[in-house]
Amino acid sequence: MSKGVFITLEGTEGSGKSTQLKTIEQYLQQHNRRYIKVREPGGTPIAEEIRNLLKTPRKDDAMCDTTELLLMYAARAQLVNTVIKPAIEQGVDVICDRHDLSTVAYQGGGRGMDLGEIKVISKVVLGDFKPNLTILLDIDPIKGMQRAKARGELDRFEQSKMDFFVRVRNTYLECAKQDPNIIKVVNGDDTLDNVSSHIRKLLDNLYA
Ligand code: Z5A
Repeated sequence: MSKGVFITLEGTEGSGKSTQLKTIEQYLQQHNRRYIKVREPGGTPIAEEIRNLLKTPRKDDAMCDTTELLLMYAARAQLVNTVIKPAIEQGVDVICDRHDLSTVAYQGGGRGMDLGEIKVISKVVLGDFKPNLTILLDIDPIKGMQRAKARGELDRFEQSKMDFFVRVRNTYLECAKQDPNIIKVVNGDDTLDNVSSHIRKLLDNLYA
């Protein structure tokens, strides 16, 4: 049996990941692929509990950067080992809303944590496991945040200052330059139709 394909979606807030996940789903349905969709942090009962811890702002115990980093990887270990890898082994494709690149961009670029140390933890958790395709939806963080704000109350990450999101975006773009075969940049500030059509072309290439 051939293995499933692992597709991840990345980008700063409001870049349209959740919206474009539907484009990928439609494509996979039209091509009769078996698939599941998951999100990070989250995607299993344990990882969803960790997600709540990570996203909820609290005044009594501000989360330190190291705790945040290790919780991201704890959630990822649970999701990858209990859901993603078994699915791929059984020939099921996996669409994941955020994955390891988010940690490099947010904890590395955004928080300024040591990228070499992040790599070491990533290696412990993931080994050589990697996405087949990463779609990076790129948008000016000011515009993305306007979209996120229009949705209502902001979570712990969304309450960060704009220079944090600028660093996150720049780190994403730098990573895309370094790994152009896997990470494909899509303009998230284009019309919905144009963004979807660009993503369908990337999927055509992936499945060709
Ligand atoms: N995080 C981390 O720090 N480290 C890690 O390793 C991982 C994650 C894995 C998860 O939050 C947080 O965890 C995230 C990073 C951090 N922090 N933040 N902030 P989440 O999962 O709740 O949120 P998100 O991943 O940032 O997603 P989002 O804010 O929901 O954004 P989105 O999914 O990219 O956008 P959307 O919901 O598809 O679209 C936003 C709005 O824009 C919506 O009303 C759409 O209708 C509209 N939209 C979308 N596309 C368009 C276009 N093309 N034109 C016009 N309007 C559009």
